[in-house]
Amino acid sequence: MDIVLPSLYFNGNKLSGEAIDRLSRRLGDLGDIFNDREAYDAMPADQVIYEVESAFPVADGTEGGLFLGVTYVHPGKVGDEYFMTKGHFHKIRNRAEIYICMEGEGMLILMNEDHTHTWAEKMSPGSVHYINGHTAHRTANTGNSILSFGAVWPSDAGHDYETISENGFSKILVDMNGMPTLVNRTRP
Ligand code: PAN
Ligand code: ZN
Repeated sequence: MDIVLPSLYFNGNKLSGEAIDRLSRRLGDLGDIFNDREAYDAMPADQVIYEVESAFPVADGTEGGLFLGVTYVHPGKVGDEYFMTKGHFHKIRNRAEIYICMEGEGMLILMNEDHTHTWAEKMSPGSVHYINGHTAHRTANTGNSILSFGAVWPSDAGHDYETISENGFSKILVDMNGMPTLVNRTRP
């Protein structure tokens, strides 16, 4: 057949189609990312912080292919710190990525490879974010509704979560008098 239908669609802001992988990250899975331990311990471990729907058209590790993911970060805070994703470097450090914000308000938090500089880009519906290789990335929801964004990254990039779970980002994003603000991390 010469003309075929795509196997994936955005149905509203949800990904639909064949072979979509879905995962949920709950507060209990994210113990090493939030700065305020007391506030963290006082919250329910089964609370969903974010969900990811992904399509993997080729095998993980394939050079030259692309993966697609849609992330939905729920609104809320642990203490003053906004709900956010774990964050990672790509295992192959030079692999870049593109995020496209679909709904909500947030920040893309970025950190250089030697952890000396952390900065953020504002996310709003339609904003496009090019994430250079060698740059750690995570997103935080700074609004009152779901933050969702699409992501496209090389299928051989891999995810290095360990470096972030051990050292964090050098700054955290907190609500300071209603304004999202990057401040130095206090927890060792
Ligand atoms: C994204 C992220 C997604 C969830 O698709 O994987 O937002 O964040 P964590 O992977 O840090 O938990 C991406 O950057 N892929 O490479
Ligand atoms: Zn990534």
